[in-house]
Amino acid sequence: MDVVTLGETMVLFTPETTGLMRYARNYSAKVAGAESNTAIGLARLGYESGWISRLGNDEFGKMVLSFIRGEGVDTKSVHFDSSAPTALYFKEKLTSNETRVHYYRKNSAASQMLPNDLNEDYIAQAKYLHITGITPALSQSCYDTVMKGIEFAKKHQVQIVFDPNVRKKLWSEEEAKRVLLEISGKADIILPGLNEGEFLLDEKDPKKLVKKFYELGPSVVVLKLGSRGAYCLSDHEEGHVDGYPIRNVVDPVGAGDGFAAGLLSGYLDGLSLKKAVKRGNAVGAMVTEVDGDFEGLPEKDRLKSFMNGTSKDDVIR
Ligand code: KDG
Repeated sequence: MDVVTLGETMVLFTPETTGLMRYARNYSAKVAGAESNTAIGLARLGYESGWISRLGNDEFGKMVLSFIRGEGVDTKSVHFDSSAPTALYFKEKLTSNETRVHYYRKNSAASQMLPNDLNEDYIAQAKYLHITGITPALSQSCYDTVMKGIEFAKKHQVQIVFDPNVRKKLWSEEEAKRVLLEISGKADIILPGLNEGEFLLDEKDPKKLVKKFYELGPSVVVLKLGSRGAYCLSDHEEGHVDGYPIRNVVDPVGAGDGFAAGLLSGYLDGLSLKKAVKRGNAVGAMVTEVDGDFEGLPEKDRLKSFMNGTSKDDVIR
């Protein structure tokens, strides 16, 4: 296994119309979860990824499992829980560039995850353990599960990749700061966004912010700057990596998960930090051009033509 990840995946309902959701009548049902988005991104690019989670033993849980398995992600470590439901999430498009999310995930099956759900061997055989700040926000037992995953990863020299993914709707700001900084200090690679960094470390300047994260302990810090690209720092490299021009942003949600998939795929191919970041920027940009949290994730050939600037505004016949 190249990358193993751990977290909740929900059924995502998106209204077919823009505006307040109270007026929406028709919805499309999709699947979304930051960690499984990254696992799908890696599978599409040809890498071996696995996802650890719990799902409700219900129709939505079955839908999520067959979908993620169908994308080529290993789901051996996903358990069905008959005592709690699969979580739901609604994405309300208020205007063409303003989105609001609504979670129905309290006491969901995934929020009941326990450290005992983790199989040490499953984590030990991976090169990277990917975690996000969403999972510890779900419950105390999810926090404990993340900590156990970190312990297993450290024991077996599995690199820990952490995306803080701040979700203020899930917990208090104080708790979020405390836990996300604690995990940042245990990770090998961290991938905060600029606003997240400012929230966590009270610093706006990318260069200073990256340095502050680096001083917490990780050997690689990549600060995502949206369409402006990213600023990165490691033991060997530092600098800004430009983003890609995006022709039409349809849906920015999921770009960070795509970034993680692109960056990790670069590392798995032995690329330098800046080249891996460049690939992360490209995958993140491609995700924003398509509706849905992961539908825009590319396969290798499309990623290559996007990065070479040879993808065309054309009809493919
Ligand atoms: O990163 C995109 C995620 O926010 C989305 O897919 C849903 O996992 C999700 C969450 O908790 O918001």
